[in-house]
Amino acid sequence: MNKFHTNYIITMKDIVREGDPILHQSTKDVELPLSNEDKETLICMMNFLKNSQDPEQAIKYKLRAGVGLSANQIGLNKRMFVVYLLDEKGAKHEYTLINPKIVSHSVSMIYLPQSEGCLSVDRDVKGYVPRYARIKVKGFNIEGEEKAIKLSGYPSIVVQHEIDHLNGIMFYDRINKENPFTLPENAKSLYDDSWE
Ligand code: LHY
Ligand code: NI
Repeated sequence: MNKFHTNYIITMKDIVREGDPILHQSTKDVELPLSNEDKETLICMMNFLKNSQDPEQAIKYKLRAGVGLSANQIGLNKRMFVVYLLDEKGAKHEYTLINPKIVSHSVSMIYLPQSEGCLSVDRDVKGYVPRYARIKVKGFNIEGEEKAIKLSGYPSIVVQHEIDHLNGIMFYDRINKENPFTLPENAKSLYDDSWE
């Protein structure tokens, strides 16, 4: 049994940092229906994101604000992640996704002009990470029900970042090595509305 029970509070010391092999390998499918242990772990992970975005809790537990977290970032070789964020329009996106798969995506791409960050990376990495502007993701929720979700813009970027983690890919693996600010010609800034 792992230590991530419902009332365990995940802090930065639980977050695995780059260089640890678990972040650089593909994770294993989670068995369904979900075990109680996996359910509790996911609740714990979601609580971490919520705490990290709550100024009081973030100070109390010294948390870096996060909008997404994958199971391998807390050292578990499992194909599951959580996302909690408000999008550009203020709509809430709260997802717990198990064995997720991108089933279709746009041709057009977007990127975060301020560069991406990662809770497992303690340095500033500059450069653009091209992502699909729109994706359709299939996966299972915490109840074990199959769901399909369509995302665009910021939530789409974050979900692609997390699915990459499950495949052992770090955001900087997608930055152009010669010139970090090189982009495919079909890539637009997230804040340029012409990709919509
Ligand atoms: N979390 C990042 C965070 O700051 C996710 C993220 C994704 C940030 C894309 C910016 C752009 O919440 C993680 O590193 N989770 O893996
Ligand atoms: Ni990350």
